[in-house]
Amino acid sequence: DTSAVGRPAAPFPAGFRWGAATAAYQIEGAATEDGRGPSIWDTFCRTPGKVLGGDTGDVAVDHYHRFPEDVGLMAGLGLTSYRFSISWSRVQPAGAGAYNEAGLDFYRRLVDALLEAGIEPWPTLYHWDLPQPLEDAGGWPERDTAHRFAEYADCVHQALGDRVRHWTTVNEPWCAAFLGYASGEHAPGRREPSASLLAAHHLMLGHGLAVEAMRSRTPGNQFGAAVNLYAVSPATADPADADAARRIDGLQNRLFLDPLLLGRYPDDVLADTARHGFDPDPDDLAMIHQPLDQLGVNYYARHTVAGTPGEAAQTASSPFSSHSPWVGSEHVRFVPAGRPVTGMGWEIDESGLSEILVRLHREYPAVPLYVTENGAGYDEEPDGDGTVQDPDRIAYLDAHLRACHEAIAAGVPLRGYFTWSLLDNFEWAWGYSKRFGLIHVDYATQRRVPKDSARWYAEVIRQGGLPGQH
Ligand code: PNW
Repeated sequence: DTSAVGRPAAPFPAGFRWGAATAAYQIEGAATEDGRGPSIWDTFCRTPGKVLGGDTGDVAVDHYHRFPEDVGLMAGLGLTSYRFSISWSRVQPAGAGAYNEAGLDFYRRLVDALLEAGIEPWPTLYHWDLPQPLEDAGGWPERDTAHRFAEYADCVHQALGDRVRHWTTVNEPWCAAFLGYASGEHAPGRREPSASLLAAHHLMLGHGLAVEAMRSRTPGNQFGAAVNLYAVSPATADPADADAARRIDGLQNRLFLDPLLLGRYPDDVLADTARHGFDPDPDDLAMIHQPLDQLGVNYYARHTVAGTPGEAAQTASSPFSSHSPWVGSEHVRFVPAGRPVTGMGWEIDESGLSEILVRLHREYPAVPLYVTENGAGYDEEPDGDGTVQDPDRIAYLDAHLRACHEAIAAGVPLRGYFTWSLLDNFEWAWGYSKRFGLIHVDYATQRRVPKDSARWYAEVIRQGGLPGQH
């Protein structure tokens, strides 16, 4: 046991950020309070057959009212940093025009509470909850939405830029664009492949416009986006499977990384999607390609894919999924590689995380990297005494932190790690059926109880690294 000598077997660099992440719609509740307007997720949750059990984020884990308790729990874990998202509908209910001071105040109070507890606030400006009036005007496939986003971002930055140093613009534009507008598994539930490509482009454009606006006010702040990256492997040595892997890597990873970090779209992805008429304006690429101070990597799993005919495996982004989010590559099959899975059915492969981090370091211009999400969801129940023993989550986090450690040893500028999630919460199309938290929430009483994984993570943070293997 290395704790006896007070030094971890796998130490992380001094100043490494140890965090946990959440998102507004998944935790806040208070959906109609203090002037908050409706977002696409409020609407989607009310559409029958879209969210398991008809669950909604109306109450969620009531973080809007319980944030002081939650900040106390973070302090108890020893978190150095906390990643949360800001609800656009709270700050600007119509998505344009008037700002809601009461909404901004909530985030001022949250940020102040975090700073007082010695925890660095890491807000994300867009974690999927588009104000409904903007969707009514066409949503992300409309170019104007990118400009509305930059205005909103600028307003939040004006309110918090003196106290918040690290800013994330958009979270997982892949999910927002392709689950929202192609497969329809997420809000707004549209199934329009051509529109989904425009949505992806405008999410990126909104990122660029927002960074430009915020940076002009406070050049010393750090700006970036958070993308969900996957390691991608072909199922066999068959060239058709290699082509499938190229396509999925293109749509999932390079469609976002290349514009952000290289200022261009990947030619092969443009070719794969050509029949959808995707023809982005080159001037937009210059705007998207802002210098980045940080890049957030959300990592959960590896995709194993085949281009050869056969039986398709279910990819579980929704219990109701039927349409493909893989625009232009709908024939690709996702096949099980036989690894153990989490409660989401996602295959556990920590080697994919080091692979992604090392690849970013080797193939793209240098940028400080942060793992902004990584975690495991299960359908778990507490024991009779209300405690949760979650050895599988501990093993998942331990393995992925070891992968981070390996990447750092290989020279990757990885500066922090945020686990998903601080608390059990509303897991999108899965409602409250899947739990990702380090802290269990009893949804009937809103009682919070740290799981075994919370104590494990607190010890990792305390030691500044992973314990030795026993
Ligand atoms: C991410 N997929 O969501 C989000 O950023 C979180 O809000 C979410 O709770 C977490 O991961 C766990 O799901 C994803 O189907 C949802 O590929 C679906 C997919 C990926 C990420």
